[in-house]
Amino acid sequence: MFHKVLIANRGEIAVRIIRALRELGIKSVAVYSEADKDSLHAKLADEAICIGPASPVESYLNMERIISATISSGAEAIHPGFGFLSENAKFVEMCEKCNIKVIGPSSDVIRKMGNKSEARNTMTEANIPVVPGSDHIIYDVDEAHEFADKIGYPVIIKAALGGGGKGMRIAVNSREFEERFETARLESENAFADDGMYIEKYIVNPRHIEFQIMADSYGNVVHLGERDCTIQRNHQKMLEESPSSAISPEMRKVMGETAVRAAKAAHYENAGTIEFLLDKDNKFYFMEMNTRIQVEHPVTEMVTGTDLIKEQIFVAQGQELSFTQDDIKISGHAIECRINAENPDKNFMPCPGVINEIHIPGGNDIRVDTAIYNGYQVPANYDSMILKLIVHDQNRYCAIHKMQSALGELVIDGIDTNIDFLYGILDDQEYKNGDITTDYIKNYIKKRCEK
Ligand code: MV4
Repeated sequence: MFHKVLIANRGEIAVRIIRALRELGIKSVAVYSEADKDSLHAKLADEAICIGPASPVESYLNMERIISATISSGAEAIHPGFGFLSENAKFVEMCEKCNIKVIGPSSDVIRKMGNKSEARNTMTEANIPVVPGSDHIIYDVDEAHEFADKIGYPVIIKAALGGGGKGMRIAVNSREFEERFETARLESENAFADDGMYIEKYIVNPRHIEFQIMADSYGNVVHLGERDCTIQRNHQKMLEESPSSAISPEMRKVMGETAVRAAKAAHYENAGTIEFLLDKDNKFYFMEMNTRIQVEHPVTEMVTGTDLIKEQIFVAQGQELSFTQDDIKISGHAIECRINAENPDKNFMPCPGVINEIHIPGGNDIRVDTAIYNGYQVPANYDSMILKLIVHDQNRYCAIHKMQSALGELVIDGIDTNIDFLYGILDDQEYKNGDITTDYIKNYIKKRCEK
């Protein structure tokens, strides 16, 4: 059993992890940058260690400093949260060599799933449906062009080390293919120091459906249903819900069992997510596997009555999963809104600053995950997400109304936020009907301007 765990993260997820550790009687060690000296995670943890300047590369991405802080504090494990080093195979490998347990899968699994082309092949071999596409990494533009002509347009060109939209381009015909390929390749080279690419048939107007899975070190794998993360802007999710209005109980069973098989094919351990694209004909395809806990994990917790962070800790300690597949029942409906310090009327420009008044809504099944407080200065150096508002109710209709009520009560003064923008989405008939695809926000903004 762990006695002390270091949290290699900041903000609301660091606070979320500290609370889980405290409930389990495990001591917590926060690390913080100079910009975060007054941050809630540094105040709430049992110990806090400054690891460097505001710039992420010098602090939250600084592997040596984080490992030094772990060793000097006597922590046996690191929880990486999401973002930062959470999917960095090299970091996890360094920890493995130092006998520090990183709460998550092994460096080998992270590396294998981090290469999206290799992940595709792993899934093909396991008979998981993948979008028709190339079966190896392509470096040569002529080879790529020939393959695209063969499978037919539109195609999507993706960086092997990509994900989240970086190094990704769509080509709708053969004439524009080579230019798009070279642009994607250059972007990939700059972002990942790698120009390996792969090609898939482009699925037009899909939905993004992801399955939460949990796996222990004894080969037990359980899925906890899906999250519908279709509502995104520039690959940044804004609102997530579970269950999805597009998934019937029969589909959930098939997709859930597929997700479990995918995790088993990857020899997965700990919390993970299998991302699927769902097309117009309700056909689903494996897209990527995320090897971390995700921002939107609370919606799954609320419909399944689980604590995924505690479960991650149990599994990392070598315990068996605390539930079986039969124990997992999806109950009611949960929605999460991501509240960002940004201005939707200025192209969602981030707007850090001082919070001079905050009112947090309350009530039945309303959850707020945040690290902000009265007088807190939102630093400019990090992600603009400052609060997650999650509600749970007996069905989607009630959950939408509960979210509107809670958003209406939420006050964050001193900075601009997307609170009113989110309220507008919940008022939109297309959203209410569950009539959404990945370009929902783009269309919603257009509609909003015309009003
Ligand atoms: C796709 C796709 C359509 N067809 N792949 C976006 C980020 C990266 N994870 C993969 N992405 C996509 N891959 C094929 N074969 C459409 C997207 C996509 C998308 C996916 C989920 C949610 C929002 C999206 C927005 C634009 C494109």
